[in-house]
Amino acid sequence: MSECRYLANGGLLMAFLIILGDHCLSQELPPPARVSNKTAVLKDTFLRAAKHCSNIYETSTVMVLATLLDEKSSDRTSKCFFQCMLQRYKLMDPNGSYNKNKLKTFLEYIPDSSFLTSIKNNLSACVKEKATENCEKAFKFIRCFYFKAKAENNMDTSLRGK
Ligand SMILES: *[C@@H]1O[C@H](CO)[C@@H](O)[C@H](O)[C@H]1NC(C)=O
Ligand SMILES: *[C@@H]1O[C@H](CO)[C@@H](O)[C@H](O)[C@H]1NC(C)=O
Ligand SMILES: CC(=O)N[C@H]1CO[C@H](CO)[C@@H](O)[C@@H]1O
Repeated sequence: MSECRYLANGGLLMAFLIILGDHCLSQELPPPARVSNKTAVLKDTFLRAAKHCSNIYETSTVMVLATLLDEKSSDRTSKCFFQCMLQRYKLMDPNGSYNKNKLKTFLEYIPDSSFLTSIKNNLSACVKEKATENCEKAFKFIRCFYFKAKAENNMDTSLRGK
């Protein structure tokens, strides 16, 4: 299914970014039951949120990805970009607390896959990642998903089978 392949190849990072979300001008997702094409809504809101957040925290896809892969990264700009994206979707509030209901809604926008299953199963572990500061917390949260999903299944092969 091409939508799933898009998510697996180009969109792994995107999926993680979406999971994290800011509240200034929010990019809240509507209740999934009212949406006929969830992938289209997710893509559209993601692009708008990423544009908003990269206007605030000047970074690039390359920088963001490099930061995600480096546990000891000191790239604060990209870490704050993650936080901005999470807050954008109201998944994290300004105090750094997660909104469980919005996380649940968010997951309903991700196509059914072993990737989604893995995220669901590991959500409670990832929300427990601690940091004294919100950008760092958002960074750890996203990294948690990224590496757990990678460890549990090979994204590319698991999604290509569908
Ligand atoms: C849903 O949106 C995606 C992305 O915009 C598009 O590729 C796909 O064809 C759409 N699916 C349907 C059923 O309209
Ligand atoms: C953030 O924390 C402060 C102080 O504990 C509290 O007054 C405020 O209501 C919190 N904001 C949110 C959005 O939870
Ligand atoms: C820590 C944790 O809960 N890990 C789980 C992540 O999800 C997989 C299944 O997709 C479980 O097997 C792990 O136990």
